[in-house]
Amino acid sequence: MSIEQAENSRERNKNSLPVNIQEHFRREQALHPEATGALTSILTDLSRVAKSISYLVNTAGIKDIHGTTGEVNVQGETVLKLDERANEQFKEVLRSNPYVAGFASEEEESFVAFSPSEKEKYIVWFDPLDGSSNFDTNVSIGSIFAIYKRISDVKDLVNEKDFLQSGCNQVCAGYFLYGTSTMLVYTAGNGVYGFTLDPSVGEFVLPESYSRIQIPEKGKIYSINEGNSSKWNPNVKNYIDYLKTRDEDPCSARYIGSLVADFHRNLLKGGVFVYPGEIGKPEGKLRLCCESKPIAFIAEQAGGMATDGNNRILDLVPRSLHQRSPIVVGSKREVELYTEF
Ligand code: P6P
Repeated sequence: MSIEQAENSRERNKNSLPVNIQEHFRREQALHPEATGALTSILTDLSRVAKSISYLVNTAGIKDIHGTTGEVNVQGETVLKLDERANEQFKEVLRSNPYVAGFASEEEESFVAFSPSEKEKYIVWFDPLDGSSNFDTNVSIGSIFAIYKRISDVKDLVNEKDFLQSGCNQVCAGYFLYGTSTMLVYTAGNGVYGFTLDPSVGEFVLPESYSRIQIPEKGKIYSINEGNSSKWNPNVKNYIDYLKTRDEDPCSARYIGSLVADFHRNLLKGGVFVYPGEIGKPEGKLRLCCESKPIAFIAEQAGGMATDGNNRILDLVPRSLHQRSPIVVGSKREVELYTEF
């Protein structure tokens, strides 16, 4: 074998082995000379929490951490033992990260600000365990995060405005999916990447097929809770009926009731996820800051779309931390169709 052939073979071998998350971040960071490594540090820390949550999710039955804490969170939802464990782990890791100036959690009434320092450039929104009500029945659940640059003065504590930024200001967003495997899907504005946790080595690896994920422009799947159909506005009902009965690509229903799992399937296979406003609840159910906006950022980076029915989700500027919003997110054609209805 010539030297050139050996070099080519090594290149091929290097390319054929899945890249681990550290190597991926190193390569991405090399594309941005101005990068300080802060974002990489935060993502690495979030990945550490996800490995721990993955272990808890997959061993909960043995360790008997199913069940509730007996408390109700700011959303009015029953808090599971696992919700609390996951929330505490995210808080602990973010509190110790030198680049994080504060965070806000779906489980916490208000945001948390750390003592100001020059390096603390970012704030983090997270939903520690989304869909956790499915957890006791072994259904896939997830964690969702969004990272913003703080807009307040670095000499001061972060304030509410740092957490109420337009979705366009997200520098990074992603989710961890605790399913048949544990995955990290994230974007930093340069495409969508899907990592799978290799439990044999405890590392997230990036199979080539999950680099720059593109959502199919058209879909044959719709995800909505049909149990709420009596509360939908007529235009939602007409839209869903059309998706089911159209001649080209009539849709099948797939609804897990876990946003991360429902979105992830539609991201890979094409389709649309809808949680609309309802009669009596025009804002819908999903939280704008820690669910709709990160999911919308990923959808758009994958060539899809996300709207609240009238506005691009990423253009929305929240009025309050736990503001909810209707969401229609997924394949471009299906979301565009919704706006026509
Ligand atoms: P429903 C889970 O509680 C969640 O926040 C999302 O993960 C999911 O998409 C939605 O609520 C399901 O809500 O009303 O259909 O049970």
